Amino acid sequence: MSAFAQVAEYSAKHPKPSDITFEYGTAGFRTIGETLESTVFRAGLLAALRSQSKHGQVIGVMITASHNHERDNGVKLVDSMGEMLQQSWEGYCTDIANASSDSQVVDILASIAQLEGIDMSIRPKVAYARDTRPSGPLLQAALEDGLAALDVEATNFGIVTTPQLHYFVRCLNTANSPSPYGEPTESGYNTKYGQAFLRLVDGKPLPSTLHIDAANGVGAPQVRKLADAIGSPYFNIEVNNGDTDTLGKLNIDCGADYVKSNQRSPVGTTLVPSGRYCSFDGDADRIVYYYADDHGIFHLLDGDKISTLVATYLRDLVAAAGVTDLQVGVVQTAYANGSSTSYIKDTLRLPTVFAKTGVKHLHHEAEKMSIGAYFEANGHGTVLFNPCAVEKLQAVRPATPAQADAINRLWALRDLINESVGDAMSDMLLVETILICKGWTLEQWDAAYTDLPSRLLKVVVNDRNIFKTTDAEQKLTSPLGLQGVVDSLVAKFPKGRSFVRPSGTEDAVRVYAEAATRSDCDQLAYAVAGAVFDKAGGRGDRPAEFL
Ligand code: 16G
Ligand code: MG
Repeated sequence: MSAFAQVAEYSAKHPKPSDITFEYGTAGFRTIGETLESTVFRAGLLAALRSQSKHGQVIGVMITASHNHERDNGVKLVDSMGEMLQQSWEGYCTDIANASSDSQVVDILASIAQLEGIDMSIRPKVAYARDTRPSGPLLQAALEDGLAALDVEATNFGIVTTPQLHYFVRCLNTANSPSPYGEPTESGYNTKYGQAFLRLVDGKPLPSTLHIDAANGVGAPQVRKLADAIGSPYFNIEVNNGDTDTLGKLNIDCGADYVKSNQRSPVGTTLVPSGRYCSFDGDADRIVYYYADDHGIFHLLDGDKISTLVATYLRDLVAAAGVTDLQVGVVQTAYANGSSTSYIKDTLRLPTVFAKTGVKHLHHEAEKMSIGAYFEANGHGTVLFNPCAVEKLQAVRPATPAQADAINRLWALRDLINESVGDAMSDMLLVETILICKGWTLEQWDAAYTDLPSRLLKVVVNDRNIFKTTDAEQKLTSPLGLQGVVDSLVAKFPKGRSFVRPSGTEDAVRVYAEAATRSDCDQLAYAVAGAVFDKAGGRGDRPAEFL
């Protein structure tokens, strides 16, 4: 009997809407939840094949649409070390999601199996989870049908954050290796990160309460469990926007994306000077911090501020450990504020590179560094320790107690960091650790450099696919001539910088601008957005001129 014998029958239960074309984008498939049933079912089939192609290693499937509106949902596959799906498989995902009949679904599976030389006798293993969205149960049932159709050994992790699922997958696949990542359970996660945190902050002065805006998403119940597991005044939190039961609240006027995009505090939070605040996004893979100064003015500490804080701390520890030939580097995207890039290069004197937007691109660049910190300005990021760096650290024979302490702290930091993907909870513990160890307030952290005013605009166009970029999305190569116009506009403003890129998650084009003053920055942003609208088929309202 063919390995795909049952697929057509199961597939018939989840017909594809004929009027939608699906695309596996920057963060998997993402659109209106109810329309995704066939796609999620088919993602389950592909996860099974991917597992077989990896000789039976566990592959993850996460059902989430992150910071999007509650009516949206999405699905993405997690590769065997907990990282994003290998890019060459994204095309398979798109192909199978768009197959127009059940028999075509089977044909595509068969052709992938042949192309990849898959041994169909291997029993596939898949771990899956979802966030708190109302369409989650429907899509989970579709996924389970996909897994049943290929007789997958499946593990349901329930309602967890996206980075927790990444962590579980990595744990499962390293369980019998020389370096197991951890225990693949929620309590294993909380214990691993909680214990590392306590090792690092033990004996330091206690911090004040951290107010966490959980975007009314899955981060709320999970961070409460983390706090219970840590059970120490070093992690004294108050969760705001933690309502996952009431429909219509997820990500609305709250969460990391809202706070970063609007540069203002979330609903339900009144900032008190010297108070400490942070926001997760809807699936808790992003985090930003913020505070109000003595005049009540809002200040954001975004992914750039986190990466500079973390890189500085790691650089100093590596120096204290006396490990030569171990370089800390930083990966950013074009969205990184120009001040942060100058600070990393000129003040910290650390190497920095730009990658295209999307976690997988940053992750791959960071893998090339000895210790690579990558963060998107939006608050998604982590730190990777290259195996060579680990070997070098293992080889050190500390000559002084200070050196031994620095090495111990580096090991503890490695245990504190979710190396599989950016993780709001692990990143939060990392930031808390550094602030506690330095005895810093958020204002002191913020003092390292001052952000240039920036503005992000969205332009809806007839066809965003005509926009092609190069140089880590900093320059347009198509539509022809548009980059020249952007360059000439940028040249008019001191410290001006602007770029245009097609969104990977929405049918729109993004325009970013920064300049020395708020007014220059806004003028530049609207001028570039206007040029995009006029020269590249803008739809709807022309971006309003800045007055
Ligand atoms: C997704 C990406 C995020 C990126 C954003 C850009 C992952 C897990 N998430 O949310 O990293 O910043 O897309 O969206 O890769 P855009 O292409 O619509 O601007
Ligand atoms: Mg997210």
